[in-house]
Amino acid sequence: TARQGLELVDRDESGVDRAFRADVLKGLSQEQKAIPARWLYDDAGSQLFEDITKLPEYYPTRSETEILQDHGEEFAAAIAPGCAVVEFGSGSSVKTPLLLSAIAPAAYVPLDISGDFLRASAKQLSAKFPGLPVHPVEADFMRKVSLPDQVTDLPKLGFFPGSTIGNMVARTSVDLLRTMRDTLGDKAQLLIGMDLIKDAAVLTAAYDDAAGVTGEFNLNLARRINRELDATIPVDQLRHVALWNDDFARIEMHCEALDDIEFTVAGQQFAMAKGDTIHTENSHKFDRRSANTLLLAGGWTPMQRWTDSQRRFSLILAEA
Ligand code: AVI
Repeated sequence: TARQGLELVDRDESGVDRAFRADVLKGLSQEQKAIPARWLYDDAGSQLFEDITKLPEYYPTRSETEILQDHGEEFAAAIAPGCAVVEFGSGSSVKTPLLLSAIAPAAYVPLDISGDFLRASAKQLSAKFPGLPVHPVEADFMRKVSLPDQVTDLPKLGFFPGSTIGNMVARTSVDLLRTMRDTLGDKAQLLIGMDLIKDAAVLTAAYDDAAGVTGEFNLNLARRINRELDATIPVDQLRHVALWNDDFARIEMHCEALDDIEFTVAGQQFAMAKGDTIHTENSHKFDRRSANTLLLAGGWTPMQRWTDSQRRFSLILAEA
C-alpha cells in the first residue's frame, strides 16, 4: 500500500515533507485540481483505510480473502515449491497468513517504505509462523529493490493483493509491473489482486458508505494539508464525492466545493468555485481481458485466474 513512513522522507528545516508540498502545490494549480492518492495515507488515513476494509459496502477485502481461503490447494499446486514470497507492501494480518499457510514457502520478504509498518507486521508474521524465515526490506518498491542474499537462489513469488495496482493510471501500473519483474528476476511468478468491473451502484456504494468512513478518509487529505502545510482549506465547505467513470473503468474520489472558497497553502493562494473538485483518487476496475492486457504490457503472462463466489474480485497468477 502507498503508506508514508518516516525513514525515507525528505523533510525541510521545519519538518515539511518536500515531495508532499510539491505535489499539493502543483496539483492545486491545475485546471482540474488533483492530488496523488498516495498522500491519503498518513497515520490517520491509514487507520481510516483499515476501518474501510471492515465496512459492509466495501467488498474487495472480503472477496479477496474468500478467494484465498477457498483455493489454497490450487495455489499450492500452481506456485513453485520452496519459493520466497515477496510481498509488495507490508502485508495484512488476514490475507498474508492465508497465502503462507496454503503454499508453505521457504521464506517471506515483505517490502515497505514505512519501517514502522514493516517491523510491526514482520513481528506478527513471525509469531504466527515460527519456522518461517522472514526478511523485511525497507524500500520504495516503485523502484527496483535488491532482495536479501538469503533468497537469491529461491524461486520468487511476488504477492500484490488488494487491487492496489488499480490506484495507478495505466502508465504507472505498467512501469510498476516491469519494476516488479526486475526486482523478482526472470523466472518469477506474480499473484496479483485486481478488482472487477461490476454494477455501478455496488461500486459507488463501496466508495461512499452510509457510515461516512470513506468520506472521512477522503477529507482527511485536506485536513492533512492544513496540518502539515500551514494551509487554510475550509474542510467543512468540502464534500466527498465518489463517481463511476465508465470511459476509464474507474471509481474516482473527489472533494467538491459546496460554495465559492479561497484558501492558502504554504503561502500560495487558491480558489475554487462552487461545484469545482479536487480529484484525490482513482480506483480502476478490470475485466478478464483488460487485466490480462495490463499484465502483458508489464511483462507478465497470465497463467491462472480465480474469482470469489459473487465474481466481484479476481486473483491472477502470472509468470515472468
Ligand atoms: C488501497 N486501495 C486498493 C483502495 C481502493 O479500493 O482503491 C483505497 C480506497 N479508497 C477508498 N476506499 C478504499
